[in-house]
Amino acid sequence: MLTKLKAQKALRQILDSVELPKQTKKDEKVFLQRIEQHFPALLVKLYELYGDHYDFFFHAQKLVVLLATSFASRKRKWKNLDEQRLADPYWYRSEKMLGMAVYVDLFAGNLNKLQSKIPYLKSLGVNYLHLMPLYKAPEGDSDGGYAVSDYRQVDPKLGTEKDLVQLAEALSAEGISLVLDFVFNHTSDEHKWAQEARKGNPDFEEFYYFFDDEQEVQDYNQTCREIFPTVRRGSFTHLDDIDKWVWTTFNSFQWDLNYSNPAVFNAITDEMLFLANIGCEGLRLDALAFIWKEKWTQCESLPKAHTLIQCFNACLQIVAPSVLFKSEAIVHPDEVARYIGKDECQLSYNPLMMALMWESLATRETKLLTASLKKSFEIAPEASWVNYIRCHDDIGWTFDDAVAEQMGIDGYQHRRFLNQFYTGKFAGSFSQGVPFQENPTTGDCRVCGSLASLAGLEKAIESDDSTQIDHAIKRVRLLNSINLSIGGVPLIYQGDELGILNDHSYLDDEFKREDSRWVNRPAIADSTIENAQSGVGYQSRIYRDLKQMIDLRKSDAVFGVARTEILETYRPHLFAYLREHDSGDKMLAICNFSEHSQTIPMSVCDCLEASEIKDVLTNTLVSGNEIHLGAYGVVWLKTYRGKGDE
Ligand code: OTU
Repeated sequence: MLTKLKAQKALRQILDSVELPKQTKKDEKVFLQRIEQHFPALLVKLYELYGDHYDFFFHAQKLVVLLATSFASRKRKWKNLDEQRLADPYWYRSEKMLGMAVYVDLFAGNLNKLQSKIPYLKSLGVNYLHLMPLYKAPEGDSDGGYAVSDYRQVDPKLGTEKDLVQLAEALSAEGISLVLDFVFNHTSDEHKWAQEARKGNPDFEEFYYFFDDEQEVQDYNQTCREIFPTVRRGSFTHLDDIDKWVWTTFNSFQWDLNYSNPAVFNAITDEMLFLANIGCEGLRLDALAFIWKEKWTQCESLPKAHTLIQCFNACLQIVAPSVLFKSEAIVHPDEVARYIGKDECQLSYNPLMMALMWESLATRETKLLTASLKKSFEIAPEASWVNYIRCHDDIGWTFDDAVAEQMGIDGYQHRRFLNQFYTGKFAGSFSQGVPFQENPTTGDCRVCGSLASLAGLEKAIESDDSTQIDHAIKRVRLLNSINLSIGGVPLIYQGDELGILNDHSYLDDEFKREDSRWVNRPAIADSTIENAQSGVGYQSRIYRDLKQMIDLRKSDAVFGVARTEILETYRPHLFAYLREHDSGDKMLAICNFSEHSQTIPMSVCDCLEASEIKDVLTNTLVSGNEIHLGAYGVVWLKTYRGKGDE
């Protein structure tokens, strides 16, 4: 073991022996202060990962130089932002936060044109913009950009590196934080490291997992989960030209990086800091559960995967502390929680709530949602959920089977039901989704589709049923209401604010046809935005409902830094939670997951400790012995403080 004291000594030795880039006295002071604060603990962790490598200290020394160089080349503008964020470390928990995820080409055409969409983003209130992977990637299928061929080059179809830098500055000037993907579990097979490895360059062969022996591959396959079983069985691809196997958790052209090699850690840290220095304020850690592998384990969420993320985090704290990590762990809820916190990811997708909101819509029952969120919603106060309803991927039913069992639900059967329901195969289903990655061995499957189509709008329009149309729009509003008010950063997926339906045009594209996730990656036409804003049609109702709730969210601190308590309603179709701000201000949300009207006794409001109560969504006083909620109705209840309150 390396002690912190020895690590401090090692840092001093490194600093004495290397030449650091020239910088101003003030910057030098900041850098030294930060490296002294964070590097010893980082070195202790790196030692856990790489201490048995003969050249451990050589890599540590290289890392110090790399950190210094990245810091020296960081623009003044972003260094100022670092100081600003350090002074207000929980800025991302504010009620003002609203995220949106978009594909540059589908949303705007290219990076330059995206600048002209800033007014639209601002009109909606978006101040966190996640741009889907925009790096150089293979022609044809690149897994929607998640096969990166060069982290420093922008996909030429989207623009240039200069365009990206300009966009980052334009967004920042408008108060919008840029979020980029950090795709660090794998590179594309066209990345220069992969090409060198394929040519037999021994330094780069060690960047990936190559095997000569098929038995080894079979051994690993016994314990690893198959992520894309319809693409290829198992987690490996045979490279016929060099007669070797390479680890490919996802597509065959996405080669997993070998993090047991300290050179890979340094190389990827360099790329990560390059991305940070573009001026982004968030990095989405793609597929982070898979980064550490050990034989005879599932090779997911291993303890050393966490150690690695802590190491990356420490590097950011030294060079670019304004940049947050967002965890993309679509795994068991207990495992999701382990990535969250100041030392790993300050932000995390909330896949449990996402999946269970859909589950409650299908069953009209809220028991699983309530029990699961009671167990898993609370996270460290310095972290925040990123709440979402849909994203560019499929919906995976990642709830906890043990919690389900307590509710009398069989996890396996229930997932089957949900897949049937959301692909429209279950009789009476309102939904029109598409199956994704049916596993012929396990029968496992996931579902794709847009928010509006999964919520029933597509089917309702096709059958020209006005009640069903109304219900579908109310389902969308219901899910949006939870996303915006339960606590965390709400993240809207492109087009969902406009009620866009499934887009089946991917079936005409030979590179997309096999990947049904494209059904929910529509191009957003200007006319669609104009229609939604025009005030007529279903789409505009969805847009208007959402906008109203966004405005309410932004105007009230109870939606920001406040505590959430999930409440038991003792009503099968109702879901409720209480938000409590430090000031004592409270908000009680109650939602009806059924198309039938429901009531709940007024005593549910006792927790508000108020004599008069109003629903802020309708701005009306609530009185009587019961609260009534119509089909898929929602109320946001607060103390009524008198006339000035209205
Ligand atoms: C991520 O998702 C991305 O969101 C996907 O778009 C990519 O294809 C993939 O990584 C590879 O880069 O398998 O179906 O359990 O579910 O990390 C989505 C975690 C995925 C995985 C998740 C992955």
